Amino acid sequence: MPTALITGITGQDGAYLARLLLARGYTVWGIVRADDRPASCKLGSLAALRIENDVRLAAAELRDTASLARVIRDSAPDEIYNLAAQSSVAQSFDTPLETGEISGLSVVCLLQAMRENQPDARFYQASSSEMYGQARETPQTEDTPFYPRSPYGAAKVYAHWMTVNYREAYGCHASCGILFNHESPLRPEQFVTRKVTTAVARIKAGLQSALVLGNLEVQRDWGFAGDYVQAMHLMLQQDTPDDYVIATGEVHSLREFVSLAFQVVGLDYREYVQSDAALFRPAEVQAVVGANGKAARKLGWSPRMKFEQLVEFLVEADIKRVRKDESNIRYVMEEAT
Ligand code: NDP
Ligand code: GDR
Repeated sequence: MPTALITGITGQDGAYLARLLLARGYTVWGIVRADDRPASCKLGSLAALRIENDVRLAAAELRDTASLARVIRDSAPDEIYNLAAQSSVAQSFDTPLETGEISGLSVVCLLQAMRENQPDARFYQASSSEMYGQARETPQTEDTPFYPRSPYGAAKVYAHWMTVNYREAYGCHASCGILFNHESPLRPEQFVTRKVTTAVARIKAGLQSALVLGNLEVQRDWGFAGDYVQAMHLMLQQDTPDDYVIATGEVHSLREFVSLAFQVVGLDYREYVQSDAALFRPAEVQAVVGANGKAARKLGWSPRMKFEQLVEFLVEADIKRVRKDESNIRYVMEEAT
């Protein structure tokens, strides 16, 4: 049976991907930070999907090739998924250097460790629609030029091109998934979808009276994380490595998302939501929407969850969380197929 190694296994996508690979019979290893936070705090996402005891965890420093090489030798993976990143665009404006190191430079440590120790492994890089930034054309395809608008986006462009370079220079089986926003109940509240759906649940329960957001006119292509990790796996099953846009192809404004989320509980968002310029970003990605034709043709991939279903699913999950309290996240996740 194959073995997979996932960096960022404790994040949203890491947990969903680990669950998918375990279900397919893989032995799953994950790289975690060598810090002193308690396991209950580190492994929340894995615990929510009830797989925290089914994966093998190894501590390593992403900026240290030798430390990554040790884990690669120990786990001997057939597939490596590089999901670790400082993944908040907003935070990247405050910590541009650290974001550059973790989300950009460290990919090279991992590629180098793979090349020297497990050269036949297949490699997945978590690229992002944020690389398109001030998009040069609509919808964005694999050939659309990049124009990042944040330290995060710029770091991801570097990581993307280094992955392509390892493929072209050394023949590595390395693929990049250019994923557009994908959400789930495992998203932390610092991202806008969970910020909104948590607020909706709390307002409905009488625990909160208002919701302050930044720019409501931004437009995104939002999908479900459970669908998107399937695309990652499919990319590494192809004979030839390549890069793919993974998106729904549908664009919605944040205002639409908010309006729909409040409608789920029978409320009018205009009575609760304010937009505060203090929450606007120094530079914004105004609108992105992906063309998923190549993924459909070559991988046979298409998203299953539609926008309206996604919004309802996220709101319902947060309503349960607020009603039953956070410790019942496992209950919430039973429906997160
Ligand atoms: P999360 O923020 O949920 O997870 C990030 C993961 O990276 C966590 O496991 C985190 O560990 C780890 N990590 C962060 N900093 C470090 C560090 N300094 N050392 C070691 N590990 C670290 O991200 P997602 O699951 O949402 O995204 C997965 C990947 O896909 C990321 O690379 C993201 O940039 C990219 N992406 C995400 C999209 C989305 O819409 N979700 C869209 C396109 C790309 P810890 O738990 O210890 O913090
Ligand atoms: P994003 O996601 O920056 O697209 O990055 P986020 O949910 O943070 O923002 C989406 C859009 O909403 C606007 N916005 C707000 N955002 C937050 N977080 N909080 C607010 O109060 C708020 N008000 C308005 C933002 O300005 C933005 O336009 C996510 C991450 O997962 C990245 O790692 C990933 O690469 C991209 O998606 C694709």
